[in-house]
Amino acid sequence: MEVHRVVSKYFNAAQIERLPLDLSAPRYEPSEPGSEARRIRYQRCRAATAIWNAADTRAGRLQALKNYQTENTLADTSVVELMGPFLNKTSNRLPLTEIEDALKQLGLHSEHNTVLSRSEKDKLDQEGYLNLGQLLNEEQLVQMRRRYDIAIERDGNKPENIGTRGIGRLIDTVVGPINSDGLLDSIFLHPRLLAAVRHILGTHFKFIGSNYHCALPGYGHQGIHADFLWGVKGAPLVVNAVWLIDGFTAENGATRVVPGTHRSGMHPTGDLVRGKPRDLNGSVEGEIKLTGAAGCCFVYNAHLWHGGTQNCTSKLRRAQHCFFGHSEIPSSTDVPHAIEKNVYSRMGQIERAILDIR
Ligand SMILES: O=C(O)CCC(=O)C(=O)O
Repeated sequence: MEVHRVVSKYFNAAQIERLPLDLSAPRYEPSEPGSEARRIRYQRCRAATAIWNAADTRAGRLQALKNYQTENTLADTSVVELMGPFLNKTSNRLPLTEIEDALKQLGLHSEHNTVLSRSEKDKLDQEGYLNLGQLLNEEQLVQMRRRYDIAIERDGNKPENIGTRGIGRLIDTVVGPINSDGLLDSIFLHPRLLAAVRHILGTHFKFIGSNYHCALPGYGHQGIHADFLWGVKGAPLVVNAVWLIDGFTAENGATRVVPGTHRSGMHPTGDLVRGKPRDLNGSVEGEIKLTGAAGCCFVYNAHLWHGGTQNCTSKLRRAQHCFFGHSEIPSSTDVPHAIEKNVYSRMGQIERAILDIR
């Protein structure tokens, strides 16, 4: 098979030397639903989900965590470690009035703002995801692809960027040097995206991270997951946007989602199927693929069950992810530390409020 030159630039970052001969043959680590390791992950997720969903205030959840420790003499200490950063303190850097003021200036403070239509908001509520439309034009896409391809060749094999085999990855893109001129600003500042985040999380939210994620030919399958550590009923905590830098098709590794699962209060890791922890690699009843043209942005409630699928074509599947969380939860990215000088100096008060930085 002839390998397109741009694809081979990604080999180092994706830790491969060549493409597989059969791009469609399933390729992933088995998740072994019957194994001891899987059972421990299941139990931990189950315990954390029960503790979180036992109350809707921090004090109530802390009490549930204490009860768990008292009632279970062999309580898994990792549950306590996992939940501590979410329960022991609030993690917003700025007073909450800063994001409220920014949203007022953007015309997004009121839930009744009309940046998204009623039916778009209903889709987010009911199904948990929405295609915000083609928000990047061809010129932006050409520039972005070029920028990502160069950065992958240069930085893709640095330890912080190395992830799963077969995936080219770059972390902290929108606050990093790759965005020093603002090419990626729409990724975290587009008004339609902010309106969706405001609709899901309310007026107290912040940017919590971003990464570039490119599935190479023959790779990209992920187990079904949610972008949070346990199941959450009631007020959601995290939102993800996936920007299609290449179009997503049924064959090239489009993200799969299971509509409505964000309302289940369950995390797939803590789910049982016929008495056994769910096989996370398997398909889930009702799952669909998010397909769309390059330049589109899908936003989803990140408690929605989802995952990458295998890219069975001979071309790259490039995507840029951008995460937002409730203001009070910890961020994945330490923004004050990660932000590059030029990006920082370009940010005004509204943008700093979204990044939750001074
Ligand atoms: O890029 C994708 O298709 C999904 C990526 C994802 O869900 C993840 O990396 O957690």
